[in-house]
Amino acid sequence: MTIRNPRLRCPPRSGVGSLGTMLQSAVPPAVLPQANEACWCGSGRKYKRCHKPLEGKVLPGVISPTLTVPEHIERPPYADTGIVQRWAEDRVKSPEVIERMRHAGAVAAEILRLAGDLCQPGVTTDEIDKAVHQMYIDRGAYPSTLNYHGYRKSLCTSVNEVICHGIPDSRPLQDGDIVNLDVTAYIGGVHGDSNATFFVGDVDPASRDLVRVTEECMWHGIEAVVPGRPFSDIGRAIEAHAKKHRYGVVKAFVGHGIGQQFHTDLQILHYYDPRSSALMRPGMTFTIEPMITLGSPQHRTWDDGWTAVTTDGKRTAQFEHTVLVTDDGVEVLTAPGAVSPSAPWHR
Ligand code: EYF
Ligand code: CO
Ligand code: CO
Repeated sequence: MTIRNPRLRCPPRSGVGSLGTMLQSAVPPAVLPQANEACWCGSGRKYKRCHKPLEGKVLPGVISPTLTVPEHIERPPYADTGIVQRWAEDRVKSPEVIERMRHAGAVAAEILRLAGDLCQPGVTTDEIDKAVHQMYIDRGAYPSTLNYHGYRKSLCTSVNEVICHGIPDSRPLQDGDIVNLDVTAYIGGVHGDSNATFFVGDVDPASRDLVRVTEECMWHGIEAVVPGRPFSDIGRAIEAHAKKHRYGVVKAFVGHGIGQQFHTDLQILHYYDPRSSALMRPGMTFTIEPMITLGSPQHRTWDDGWTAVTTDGKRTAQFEHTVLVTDDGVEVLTAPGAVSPSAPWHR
């Protein structure tokens, strides 16, 4: 079934009858009108008041049917219903749970790396989703996002001005895009969550800087993970680095506690808030996943109910790791072998 987003259609002018409606089209022509000419879609409105503001913006594509996961793969409790029921989960994990989280983190990390290699011009995000879905199955893992709160895909693909929760669809990646892939693996009864923003072909310098600084922001946040220190240190470090580069920090989406549940009660802010005064303790596991913007950090959500985009249409980037507080610092569960001294500027 084709799902066409109503946002593609302009509101019809009053008085436009069935002929006007029949002439409307959702596919832009190769040669676009001048600003004051009639819009190509047949709405009868001027192009500048109709589709021009969407020029160069990511538009929703066709979403393919949901994929299935073989019976032999262990499923999280929400897999069949889409209903997420939370339970009280210890913030400090046992050594045995931590060992399983190391494995889930390593699986997510490997899939993310392989998925990144697929980010080439012409490849659709749906094709990436299908390939990644098979990667989970091959490793005996369940894609944590699949049916999580009813989300229907095995990863999130967030292109250009999409902040997060982009749904894989029929849109081919274009030369110059940036695309975030967010991979979460459920295996051994625990989740490992990681994401990265990839370049598609030849990307402009401003976007490259945004992506580089966003990764640095994440690593600054990770380096602020110190037992006995408040969680607010993490947001302070991230926000300071973003501000130094005059970028915005998205506040509406935050990092989260993770373990046997994809999201626990713990919230990790990517900006400074003195109220985040709880102390980090060895054995705690959570994600750090800053979303950094070239312009305004405000968001709106597409009609699909998931896709969050910047209100000003400017680009945004994100990186994410699942981390463990250790006795003397941090271990990055989704970067096996890496601890915070492996931050990009130390490599
Ligand atoms: C209920 C979803 C639910 N939520 C979080 C559900 O932590 C994540 N990424 O790092 C993460 C990924 C997904 C996710 C994928 C789907 N969901 C999304 C948006 C709104 C919402 O409301
Ligand atoms: Co994620
Ligand atoms: Co996450």
